[in-house]
Amino acid sequence: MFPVDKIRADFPILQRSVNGKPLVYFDNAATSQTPQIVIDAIVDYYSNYNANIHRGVHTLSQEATDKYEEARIKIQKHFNAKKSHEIIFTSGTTHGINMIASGFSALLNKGDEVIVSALEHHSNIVPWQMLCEKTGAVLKVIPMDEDGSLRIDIYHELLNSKTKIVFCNHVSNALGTINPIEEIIHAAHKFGAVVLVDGAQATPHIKPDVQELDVDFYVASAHKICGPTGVGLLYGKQKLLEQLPPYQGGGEMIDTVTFEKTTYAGLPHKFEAGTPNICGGIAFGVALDYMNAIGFDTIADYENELLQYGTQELSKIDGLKIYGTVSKTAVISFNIEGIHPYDIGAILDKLGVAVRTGHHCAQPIMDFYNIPGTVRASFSFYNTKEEIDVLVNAVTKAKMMLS
Ligand code: 7TS
Repeated sequence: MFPVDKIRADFPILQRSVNGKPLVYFDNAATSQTPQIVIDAIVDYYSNYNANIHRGVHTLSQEATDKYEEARIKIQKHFNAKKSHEIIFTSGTTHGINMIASGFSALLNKGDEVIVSALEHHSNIVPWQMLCEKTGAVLKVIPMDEDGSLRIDIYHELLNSKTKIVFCNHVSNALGTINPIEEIIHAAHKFGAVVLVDGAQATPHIKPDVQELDVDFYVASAHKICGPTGVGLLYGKQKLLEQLPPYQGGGEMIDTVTFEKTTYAGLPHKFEAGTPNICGGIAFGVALDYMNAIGFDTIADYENELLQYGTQELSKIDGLKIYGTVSKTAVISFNIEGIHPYDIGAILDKLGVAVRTGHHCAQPIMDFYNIPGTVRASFSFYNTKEEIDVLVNAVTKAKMMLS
């Protein structure tokens, strides 16, 4: 049996109440909660060895540098990157995507093609549109189907020798759809295109192996994997990262500087200008240790139980429609006929249940379904079936009040 009571005791926030009711936190796709061990790592850093890294000869700076670089190695091992310098610390998924999109503006030409999926978060759409505006490259879209899957048959038709880069999320944030990224990567490589996978929503549930996937770039955010906000990772194959120009100029990313010419540092420092989120990086490593100690297969099995139970119970509510019915992570995006999702969310909050409502930064998906948004309940391994019962009762009550 999954030791959920023991796990819940690791998360202090789960003890609090909201509007006089015990908190039921079902907004995990927006950000996950933080276990005490990660909070302790943050307190330890600021209490004992807060210092800038890679530059001080003194003990505190060396301790901070060692811990930060140890975290990079933990991330490398977690994602099974070949080299630790293929892991670039970022401020999060959005930052990682912008780094690559900006780098490609030096490599693309007018008429080149880039392919995006219809299931993307805005942060994996807008930077590429900006890139296309700058370079004259053409943006093509893999359409979606009613069940929330991608039309992979059309993707194969879109690929051609002009395709330079394909970007797709591993898991959709709005629907939870798990996309066939192996097939997407393999097909793109046949045409010499590279693939960026947005792993923001996959990494809380799945342990990706970047070498096995043969993915070119993989990005994610720590705050969705029990880590702090303001830190994330960009994985890139060494050869590709070396070809890309630096994203920002500044301290740490140089080899030598004169007013005549500056030479850049090697990987990973070339992409890490300025003082990074040192504490965040270290805490990210601790969060991965915490989740790996539970085990990602164990987590996925338990969350799948929650997903099945939640789907079954919510489906009993008359007029409730669930969007996205294919293989997915523990996300239930739904609406009740005739009721605005925001109104349901506001009543759920009064009852202590935290969900996200709206377009989830994925407006093209909402346009596809011709809806303003959905109510999204997203589960984590520290949630329970009893909490799902609270959600179902709260939704039933909201429906009664609003219809
Ligand atoms: N990509 C996907 C698939 C996401 O779900 C998100 C955040 C991002 C990128 C951006 O991540 P950030 O850490 O850089 O902000 N998704 C959500 C969400 O679904 N609700 O709030 C944030």
